[in-house]
Amino acid sequence: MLGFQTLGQFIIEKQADFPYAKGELSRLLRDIGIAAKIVNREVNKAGLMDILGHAGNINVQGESQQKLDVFADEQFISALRSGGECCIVASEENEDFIPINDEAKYVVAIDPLDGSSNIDVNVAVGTIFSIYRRVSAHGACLSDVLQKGTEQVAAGYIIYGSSTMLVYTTGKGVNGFTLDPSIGEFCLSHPDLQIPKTGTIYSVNEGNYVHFPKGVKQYIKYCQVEDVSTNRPYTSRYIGSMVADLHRNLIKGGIFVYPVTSAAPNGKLRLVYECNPMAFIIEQAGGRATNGWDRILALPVTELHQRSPIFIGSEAMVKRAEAFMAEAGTLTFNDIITA
Ligand code: P6P
Repeated sequence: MLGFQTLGQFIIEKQADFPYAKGELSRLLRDIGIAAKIVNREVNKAGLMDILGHAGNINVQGESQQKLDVFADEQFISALRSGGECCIVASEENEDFIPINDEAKYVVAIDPLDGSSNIDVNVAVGTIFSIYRRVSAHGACLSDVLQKGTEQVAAGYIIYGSSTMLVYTTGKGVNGFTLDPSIGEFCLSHPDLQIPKTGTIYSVNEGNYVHFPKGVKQYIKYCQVEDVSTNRPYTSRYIGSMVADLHRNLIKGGIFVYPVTSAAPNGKLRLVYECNPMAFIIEQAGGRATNGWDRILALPVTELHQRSPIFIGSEAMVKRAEAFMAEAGTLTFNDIITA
């Protein structure tokens, strides 16, 4: 008996939860785990290699592509291609979806290296992935990707931090695995993760304060008021890597907010491969995720790189922030973005 359970053993054991599963999803998760180990190896020695800095081109987001962004994108696509369980991949690093194997039944949406601008300063970064069943019978296409978050069959992230962890859900709770480099295996270290129902950490880029909607400004001020009975003032923590900020809040409790701003009228974060997978995970861990008004997972998905505001984390904290959004006026999300 090993005394611990590897990701591979866990996936096979949990496959029994899905009576109709023939192992494709298990193999797909295994493929993602393999690519994560390869990316981890490069991220961990980034400071030593000529793999830092700009790749010299601009991605579909209009952002300067880091060499590691491109490397991570290539590794995950390569692992999915060789694994054969994925029909198409949608990635933050590519304008259009990438056809993989039209015989396969799963679709993968991925942010290969989120927060990569932090790599140069040795701050934790992450990979975010979302898995759907295809809706097309053959000829996989964009409609296979543009599905609501409620249709996800699995979602997860890898955080390349003080240790490297893979956290995922298949809709039956959330489990965390820590990479043991000495054996090259992700080992179950955080079974059945649950986010605290409330917390004292708020995570928002307050440098955008002047551009925030009134309700967000009021919520931030609420966090800063001294009130012993509600453990305020809260602590402000903002890493600038969504995966790192959300992983901390998953473990300790807290709220992460990236609202609409005048500079980002639809929010900054991407619905398909950032907000939806993280919302699935946090809901499965007992938390809440909305755009300030509506459940993230129920939002219509119309574009591959569609943006959304996001309020995500401990249920009580997200509800409190939503109350300030509502109190700020009868403006709905559509009112604001069309104003
Ligand atoms: P800002 C990283 O670029 C990212 O996509 C998320 O990981 C992070 O939460 C957010 O953007 C940070 O954005 O505008 O605060 O620098």
